[in-house]
Formats: sequence, structure tokens, C-alpha cells
Amino acid sequence: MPEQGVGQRETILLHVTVTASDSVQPESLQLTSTAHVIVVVQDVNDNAPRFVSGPSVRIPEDVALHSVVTTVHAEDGDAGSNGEVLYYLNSNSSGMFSINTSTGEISLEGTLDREQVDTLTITITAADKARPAPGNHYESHDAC
Ligand SMILES: [Ca+2]
Ligand SMILES: [Ca+2]
Repeated sequence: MPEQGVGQRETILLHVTVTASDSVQPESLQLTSTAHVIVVVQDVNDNAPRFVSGPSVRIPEDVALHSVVTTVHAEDGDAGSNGEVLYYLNSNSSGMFSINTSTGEISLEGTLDREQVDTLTITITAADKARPAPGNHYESHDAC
């Protein structure tokens, strides 16, 4: 099997052979039956998304409204929906920014004025799509 991506490593195929035999003696008279059982080890959501994008970005104050100013990215080592990441902006963005929940693209939604405010801090949360949500599978990330 070829090497798979991080998100797919959690599914492993184990091939087990089960042999049933009776205990008649001598052994040459024993009857046996063999079954092949495939055991599929399913993924458990034991990885939280981890941000791999930088914690800060510099943007010019005249950047156009609604344009993408940066993209955040988090990785999750689990398989399927356990490893698919969604991004959320916390309330501290004050309407200045919006985020694409699927891609992590952050767009400018308000007018910047460096002479008034030269650093903005917003908090982004990455959460995987595991259901039901266990509550400890996401982390927050500050971007300036
Ligand atoms: Ca896992
Ligand atoms: Ca996960």
C-alpha cells in the first residue's frame, strides 16, 4: 500500500486468519475450517487541529475592502471528518475582518487607518468536524 497522507494514517487494515478444528485424535482425522477475517481499525478523534500558519501578518493600510489579506491554515492528523478543519473568527474582530470557514481566508471588511490603530489582534478558532464534538478538539490562535 502506498504511503498515505497524515489524515489517512489512522485507518489500518489487519488481516487475521481464524482456524477452527475439533480435537479428534489422531490429528490426521481432525476436521478443520478456516475463515479470513478483515479487521478495520477505525479512526478516533484524538488529534486537535494545530495552526501551521504564522501568528502575524503585515498589510498596507490602503488594502482594498473585501480583499483577502491572509490565509490561516491548521492541520489535523485524523481521518475523514475527524481531520477536516473549519475556521471561525472570534468576536474580537469587531467587524473589521471576515473569514472563509472552509479555506481560512481572512478578508478586510473595514477601513484601516494606521495613524489611529497600527496593530489589530484577532482570534481565530480551528475546529474539526468530528461529531459529537468532545469540546477539547480545537485551539485558538491570535493573529495581529
Ligand atoms: Ca486519530
Ligand atoms: Ca481531529
